[in-house]
Amino acid sequence: MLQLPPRPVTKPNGFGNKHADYETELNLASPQVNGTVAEKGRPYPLPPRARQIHVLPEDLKTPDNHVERDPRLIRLTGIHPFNVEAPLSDLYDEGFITSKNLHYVRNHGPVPRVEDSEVLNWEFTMEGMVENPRSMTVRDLIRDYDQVTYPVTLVCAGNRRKEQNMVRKSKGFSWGAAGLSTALWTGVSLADLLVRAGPKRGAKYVLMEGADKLPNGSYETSIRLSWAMDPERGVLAAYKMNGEVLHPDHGKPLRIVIPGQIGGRSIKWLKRIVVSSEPSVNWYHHNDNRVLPTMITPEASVNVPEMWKDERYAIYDLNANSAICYPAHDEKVPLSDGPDNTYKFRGYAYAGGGRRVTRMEVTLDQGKTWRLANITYPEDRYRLASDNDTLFGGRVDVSGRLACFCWCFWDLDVPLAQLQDAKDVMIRAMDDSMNVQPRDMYWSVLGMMNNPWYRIVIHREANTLRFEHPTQPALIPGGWMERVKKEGGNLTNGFWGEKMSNEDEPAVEKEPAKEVCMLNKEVNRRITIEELRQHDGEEAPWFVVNGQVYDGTKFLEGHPGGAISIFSAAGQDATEEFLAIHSETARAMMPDYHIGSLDDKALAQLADADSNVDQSEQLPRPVFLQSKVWAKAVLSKKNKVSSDTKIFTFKLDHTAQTIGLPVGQHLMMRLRDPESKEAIIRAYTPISKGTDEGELQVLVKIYYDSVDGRKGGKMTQALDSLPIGQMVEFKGPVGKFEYLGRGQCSIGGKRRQVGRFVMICAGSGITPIFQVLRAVMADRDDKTRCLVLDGNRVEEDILCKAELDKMVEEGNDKEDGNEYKCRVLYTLTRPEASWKGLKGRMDRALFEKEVGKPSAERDAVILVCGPEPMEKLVHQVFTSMGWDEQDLIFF
Ligand SMILES: Nc1nc2c(c(=O)[nH]1)N[C@H]1C(S)=C(S)[C@@H](COP(=O)(O)O)O[C@H]1N2
Ligand SMILES: [Mo]
Repeated sequence: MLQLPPRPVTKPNGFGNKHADYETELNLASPQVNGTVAEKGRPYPLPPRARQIHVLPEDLKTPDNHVERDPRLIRLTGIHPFNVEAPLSDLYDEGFITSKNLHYVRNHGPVPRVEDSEVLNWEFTMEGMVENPRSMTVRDLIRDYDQVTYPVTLVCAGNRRKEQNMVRKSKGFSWGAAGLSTALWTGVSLADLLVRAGPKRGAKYVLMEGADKLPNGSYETSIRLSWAMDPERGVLAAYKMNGEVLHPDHGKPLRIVIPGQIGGRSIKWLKRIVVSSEPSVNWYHHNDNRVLPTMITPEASVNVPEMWKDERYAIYDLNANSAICYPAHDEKVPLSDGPDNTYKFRGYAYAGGGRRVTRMEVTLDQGKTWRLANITYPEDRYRLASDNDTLFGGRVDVSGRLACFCWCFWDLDVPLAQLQDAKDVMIRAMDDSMNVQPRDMYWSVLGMMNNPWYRIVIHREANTLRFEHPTQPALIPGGWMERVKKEGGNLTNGFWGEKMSNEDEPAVEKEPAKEVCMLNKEVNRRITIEELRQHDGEEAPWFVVNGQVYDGTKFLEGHPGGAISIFSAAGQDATEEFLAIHSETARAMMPDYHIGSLDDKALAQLADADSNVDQSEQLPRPVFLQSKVWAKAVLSKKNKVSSDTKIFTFKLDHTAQTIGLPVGQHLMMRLRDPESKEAIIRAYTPISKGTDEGELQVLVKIYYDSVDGRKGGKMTQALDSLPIGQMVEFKGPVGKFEYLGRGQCSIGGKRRQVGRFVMICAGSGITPIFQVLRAVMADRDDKTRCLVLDGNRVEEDILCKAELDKMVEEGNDKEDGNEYKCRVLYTLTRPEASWKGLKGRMDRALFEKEVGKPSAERDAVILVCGPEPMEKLVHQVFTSMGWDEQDLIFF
């Protein structure tokens, strides 16, 4: 199947094979301000001149501190990651081709760093269901394949999402109407690559993966193999944008470009192409770029895991869409020039799947009557290129197909006399499948593919007309949607907030509260930085959101993420993390915990402290764990050690990096719930030594959902379902206990000399115990005696038994005559007949017999880790035997 003979390699002009001087061809020698002057006289548009750009100060503090950017770009997700659009007028003013400076960017995470000298050696693989799997480089691409150049408009599926967010907050950030751009891409047809690789029978999809490291692993998506093979679809593997090596934000050195489909499928920093019988199962393929049915609210979306995986809701081809660029938002037009004058309305339109925008219509009376606008298609001018015309080293390859890969422009002159009597102007595009933009918004949980009629409101003010767009991007205020909402208008009924006489049920379920108030109005305490810092531990943890201080103490038990997620924010500004994670419901609970607001000095200091966290300087860091910043590590192995327990191995940044965990302390692990995207944080003690390098191993017992429907552990099941290669975040160390060696402990910051440890644990509670015991046993000069009581159900459940027994055997140095440095007692509640050890629960009788009252020296400490009922029992029994609270340490 699909075994076409390889296409003869035609070397396009400019790729003379005599010198194989690809470096010059890639313009690596002089990364130019687009040198297109020499290209004049062509029948088609060329890229606009791009002004010189530099690394911006705000990027210096981020992992993107190597990326040069244009300061005009509007950041939609704070400083980092970089998600931006140009001001709509600037985008339009650049014309048909957008410069790299103003091209929108959608980065899910940090930009991979690739030096110019590495571009040609960049490797990627072609694998999966192909006859000839191989690894190849950009150099191979240029040398062995036909090079082509053509313009493609990329559009993020979130374009115009701010309008959806005004109707009801979706799970996505607020794009204005400039989430699209057009560039001239040079590269190799993906179909050519696939033909040479030879897809096998049964292959249906092409999976593509990028090199960026993200919170949920890598970014991979898939499209149909038949699209990738179809010349009408024009799918490219591109290494040049507007004649230059790709800009880092746009995938340097190699990316996929898929005309007519949402930008989300055009993988940047391409590393892998996999031919497969099934679509991608990557986290981002399932959880991004979808239009779920409209009744699925953000809350409901958590409970519909199957919907997220349903290919029917995945977006591929773009829908028809358009926007008005002129008049711009807030533009004023004087009426004084006389009523015969006209105003030229102008804007863009696009359609998907190679379809052409076949009409643009404009209404001044809310859809009762329409007028037809003019459309220009600059893309068609590339069809005039001669057969052997090359641009940027690639054949200008547009004439052979009739598909439309780009945006087009429309305009319409409207007499001012008509405008001054109109309330608003609205537009709609139709494509050659007669798909027309709808009047009503189709709201969905990710807020994607928003394409209702683009509406601007006309305000008549004395002798001028002022125009008002629906929204402004990001958090920028302005626009009629915000205004109407503030005035109490209903944006969900399809009448732009206007009150109807007998109003129907709203088309979209109404947002519960306007702005969830997180303040207690009664509270007016001013809190200093010193006060805040006193609450940075596990005792009465305070944290800050939006400059307000909250006391998490009362919520330690109830918090779904565990007390640890409050501890991890103690004494810190948790604004970003909090707002990213918490629903309206959670926010509504906040007034109960509100205790005051930070004073100005504290605010300034906190802002300062944040900017001290310079992630760029931490690479490569000698120590992995950091107390204030989440550190990422990749899951590299999962080993089953019992029916429900696995050892998860994570790869650190480099082989010489140490974990950095003191004995007896824990680390926090953070994952995103694959379905709800909520962050889940739990504390674990790894089984690796804190001084180990390059790798981190954590033993985790997985609490599965039971057959009778009881919910298992959120964290452990999410961890279990993580594929190899996914990213997990860690922070630490945390914990009030630390073992310094030779009987020295630090407990809540106080030193204490210990002569004996009693270690009581059950199940996976062994992990912190294991650390301390190992430290004692590995040091011959450590004379601390240990008694371990380890309770389980059956023998197979005793975790790390072999290691424990070996450790004790070797550490109980017979020559020393000290046979009882350590004793380990296992007790089983459901032992098999062959079991020779203790039987029964860990109960009062056992504790009285094996441990008893505290000695006169009071030199023993009891370390406890296990399920809550067990810990309660230990507390009760031991205090009743005369042990002091301070002798009992619960991990
Ligand atoms: N590897 C990788 N590819 C990626 C992304 C990403 O975050 N990582 N973002 C996608 C999305 S959602 C879009 S809209 C386009 C944006 O391309 P641009 O940033 O070059 O405009 O890239 C797509 N390809
Ligand atoms: Mo996107």
